[in-house]
Amino acid sequence: MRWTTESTPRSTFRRRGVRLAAAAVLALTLAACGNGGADAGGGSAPADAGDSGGESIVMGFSQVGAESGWRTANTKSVQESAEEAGIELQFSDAQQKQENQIKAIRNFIQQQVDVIAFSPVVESGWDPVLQEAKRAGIPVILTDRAVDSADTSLYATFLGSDFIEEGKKAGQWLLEQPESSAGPVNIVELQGTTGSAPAIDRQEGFAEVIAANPNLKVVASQTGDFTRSGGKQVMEAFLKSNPDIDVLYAHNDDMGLGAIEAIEAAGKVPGQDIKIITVDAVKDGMQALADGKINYIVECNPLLGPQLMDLAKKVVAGEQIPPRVVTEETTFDQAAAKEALPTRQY
Ligand code: GYE
Repeated sequence: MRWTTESTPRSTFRRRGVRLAAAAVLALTLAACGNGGADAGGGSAPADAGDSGGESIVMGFSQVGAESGWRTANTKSVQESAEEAGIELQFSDAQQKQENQIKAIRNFIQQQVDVIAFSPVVESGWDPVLQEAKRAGIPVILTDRAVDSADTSLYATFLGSDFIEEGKKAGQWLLEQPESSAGPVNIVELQGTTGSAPAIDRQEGFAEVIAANPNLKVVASQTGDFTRSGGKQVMEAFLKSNPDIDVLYAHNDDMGLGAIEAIEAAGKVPGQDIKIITVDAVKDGMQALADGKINYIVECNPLLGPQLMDLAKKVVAGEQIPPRVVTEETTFDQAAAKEALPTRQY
């Protein structure tokens, strides 16, 4: 077991008092930073649920932001699962900024929460704050995105997708299209947030697979920050500087959907003039796929809440948990999207 528990049990009363005081400080800090809406949809839920007998687990959760449909579904899953599991959730929205996440994690440490879970906006720069959590004896669960820390004892487990595999699946589909053997194929790539695990890995997996066919060339690659507006803006620029774009590979649905607007505004037909591959398979993406505007989507499952709560309970109880939990995922073409849409949860 990696995580030590304190030899003298902490008083529940004292712990709660510290938490409340620290939460008040965080609220004031966020308000002072003009960040008052940062916790929208958050707050602590539910207060002391499941506290009838023993004490409920308190989880500090630092979310990346609200940049995409995937993120919204992920947040909902975490909040609902916490409630169902009787875990008291301290939710903080970092608005895509690492400094906000570090602040939130320090605050969770001060509050002496039982477990910290977070989805790191970027991969690097986490060691100091993770060491602080370790020194405080608070286990950390990475959820959705990974960190690049060499010291893996700084976190208890990493729950999330295999993003390299997702990039490979996107590349594999393209490799199998008849057009890929017919002649040169000009690809533009909309990358996710610079320095984030999904952006790094989705680019890498895709590049590795398409390298098998020299016809397939990435002619432009730039970040759209995983947002719809970012995807639209960057695609507009791509269209201006590259008259012959055959394929768009977007690291998420939202950027792909923004790009579709740019493509249509340029008088081209998305899904036909420019083939589009995206990642996530959220409802809006699946609808565009079913409508023929996207050609292929690699699924990335945002419903991590139930597994996260299960892992949290185990780690707090001192039980052994696997160091890596990978999410199961599939892929969709247009026909599969039509079939799956009516029962799609997110
Ligand atoms: O694909 C994207 C979101 O980290 C897997 O983040 C997540 C990614 C997801 O903004 O839509």
